[in-house]
Amino acid sequence: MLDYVLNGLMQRYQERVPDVAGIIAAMINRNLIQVPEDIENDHIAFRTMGVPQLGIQSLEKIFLHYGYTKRDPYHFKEKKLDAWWYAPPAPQYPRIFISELRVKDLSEEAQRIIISYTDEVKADPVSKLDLDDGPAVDTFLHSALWRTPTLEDYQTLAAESEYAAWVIYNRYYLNHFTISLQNLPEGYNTVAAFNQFLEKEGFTLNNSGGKIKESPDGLLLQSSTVAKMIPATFAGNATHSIAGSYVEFAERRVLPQFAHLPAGELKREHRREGFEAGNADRIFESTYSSQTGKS
Ligand code: OOG
Ligand code: NI
Repeated sequence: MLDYVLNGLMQRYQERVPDVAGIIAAMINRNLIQVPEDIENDHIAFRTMGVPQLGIQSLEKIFLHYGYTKRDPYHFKEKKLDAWWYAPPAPQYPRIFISELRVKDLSEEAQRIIISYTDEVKADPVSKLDLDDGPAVDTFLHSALWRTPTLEDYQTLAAESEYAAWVIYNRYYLNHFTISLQNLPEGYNTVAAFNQFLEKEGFTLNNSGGKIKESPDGLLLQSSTVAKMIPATFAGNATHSIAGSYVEFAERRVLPQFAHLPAGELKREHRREGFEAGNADRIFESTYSSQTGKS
């Protein structure tokens, strides 16, 4: 079931984000992997609106049902976001990062706009789903929860919260998947080295706070591409380019207590786990106009 749902998410994501196929092709060309399935997916991420019937408490039910464990919370005061990460039921599955907008902390106008859409969802839609029905869950994750927004609402929201604007249009589309770097061949197995490779191949990296986001313990390093602008159709057939999704890269270093282990014996549990609020805060901006307007 979990495999079915994850495959469906990845398939739609690849179709929508040209950088995914581009990066995979570049990695195969450079002999870093033989087939796309060789990529280790560190985590996937979703965004949602923090309203009573939706938000983290709703979306997480799907993954808790598939055996994920809820782990640590993160808070982003400036961006008005909260997030949690979820550990997978087995090491071959990606971690999950789910964030939600603290709708109540926005201006009255922004709240009014958001609620006019989210109120179309009367009750927690996940409670009504048969979570053992893979196709039903896949369809749910890829269908509109509310009417297509107007361009005006989208722009009003974007002026106050780019995250809000992203979610009002994109809903539960996968926000990113994350290529694990530490097990790639020497010369490509760090964020620093992989960033160089990506830039030589012509990909644009998020440079908010620097291209390498590093946790204070020095053990979790991340980087990401900047989301490409994609044409979007709004209510009344208005069209406008908006930020799509992006690709992330993560290097998890070995914990000090396992530093003596030979490289061949290193497993996921020997490396830095979880996420880092300071890194995440900057990675969110991969879909913000400060980054997408750069190129
Ligand atoms: C999530 C940003 C944070 C991470 O790995 O810390 C993140 C988002 O853009 O929705 O992905
Ligand atoms: Ni991420």
